[in-house]
Amino acid sequence: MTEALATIFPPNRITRDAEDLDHWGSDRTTAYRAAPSAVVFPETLDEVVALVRLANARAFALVPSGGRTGLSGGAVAERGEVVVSFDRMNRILGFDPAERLVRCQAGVATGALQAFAEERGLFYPVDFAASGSSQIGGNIATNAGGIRVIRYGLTRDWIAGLTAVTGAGDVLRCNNGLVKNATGYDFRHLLIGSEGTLGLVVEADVRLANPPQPQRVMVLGCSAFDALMHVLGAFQQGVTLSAFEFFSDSALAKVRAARDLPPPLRDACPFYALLEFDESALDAASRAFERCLERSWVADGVLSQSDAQAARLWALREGISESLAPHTPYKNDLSVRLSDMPKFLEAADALISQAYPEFEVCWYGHIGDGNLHLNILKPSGWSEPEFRAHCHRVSPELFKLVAEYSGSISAEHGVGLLKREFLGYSRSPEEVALMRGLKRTFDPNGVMNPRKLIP
Ligand code: S2G
Ligand code: ZN
Repeated sequence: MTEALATIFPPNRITRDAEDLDHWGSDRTTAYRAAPSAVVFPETLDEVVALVRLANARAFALVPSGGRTGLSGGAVAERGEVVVSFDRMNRILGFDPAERLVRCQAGVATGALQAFAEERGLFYPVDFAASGSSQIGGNIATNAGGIRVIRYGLTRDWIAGLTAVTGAGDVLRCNNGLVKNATGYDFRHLLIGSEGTLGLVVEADVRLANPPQPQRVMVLGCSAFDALMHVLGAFQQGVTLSAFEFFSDSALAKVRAARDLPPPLRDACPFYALLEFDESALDAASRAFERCLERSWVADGVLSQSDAQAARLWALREGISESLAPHTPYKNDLSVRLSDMPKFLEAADALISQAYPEFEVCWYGHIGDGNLHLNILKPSGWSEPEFRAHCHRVSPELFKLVAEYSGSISAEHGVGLLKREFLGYSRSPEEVALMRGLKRTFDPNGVMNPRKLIP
């Protein structure tokens, strides 16, 4: 195979070094052992096309690799695949200030795109803890969400066009940045969220927003899960929220210990809400806060008085994922309709307490858009395989509950390898059959990220 790859890539853009194979063959999902056969680093669309056609001709599989921040094993190569790293396709190719459109190669880091926008007085609003190392191509492949979906939507909402190479080796230039284009199926939206199983996103036309007004941040202490939804309702009556996040006291304790941060409030609370909103809405936010105090939905709260303090409050939320990592968490990333959230939360909490009486459970996430992150922490006395096997056995119970609420077993992290066998809890047999049909159409020889997403 290496000699075949060498017909496309120079020696410095192919590696079979053991450390490289491990590095580029994995993402942040710790449950799998990376075992690719090689890693290649394309620099041009033509090289990507040549690689995909070679994969078809020589029947080897490809696994796309961006920032390798994925949490469902979507970028894991564990069966001798060739990893396609976009690290060297990380240029911004063009910018149209009138249309506020940036043409990026897939390997542009999300944080670099955010900085590019800010330097030009604009704003790329999709943001999450891993944005410093994730890449726009991977964000597109998983339709990444993050902390500001409640106001700005998901990655999908900011992609005005994209160029991809299908599994058959054809180049699709989708939508070309047009605002309107009523000419049939929009393959852009089929490729967004396809987790590299239909084709490789190589370039994207990304829309930028006007910069937000100055923001204020509040952290509120809540007595119980269901209070969080009352707080959301109270604030949404007069405030356009830029973010509405939550975290449990157990999650906060891990961040505080890892980062030596002070508590946000004088007394500990079971749950905390973190809100961000336009400074111009401060009066309405203060009135909503008073109402939440009167109704005992909130016990206490703090309002940022400076950008530095706002950043410290955000650190309590954004630091959770990294602070939990040493505890080998078994992660669930669930979503239900907001109107179902109170009942779902109550049922899920009861199920989890009964299923994991001896495990420490951390709840956190983007509750303002219906997305909960549930992390079960591995007890020190358990091996990782037995811990994962135990949690994996409980997952069907939890996913059955999600299905009762017509929710999603993967709100934003994608299905990848981790949730593939559970896809039927959120997608009907008819839908899965259609997904298989699309896979055969786009990737007739099955070279694109096999065994991911589709059971
Ligand atoms: C979050 C980040 C990944 C994780 O913090 O919102 O999506 O560890 C997560 O759950
Ligand atoms: Zn998240």
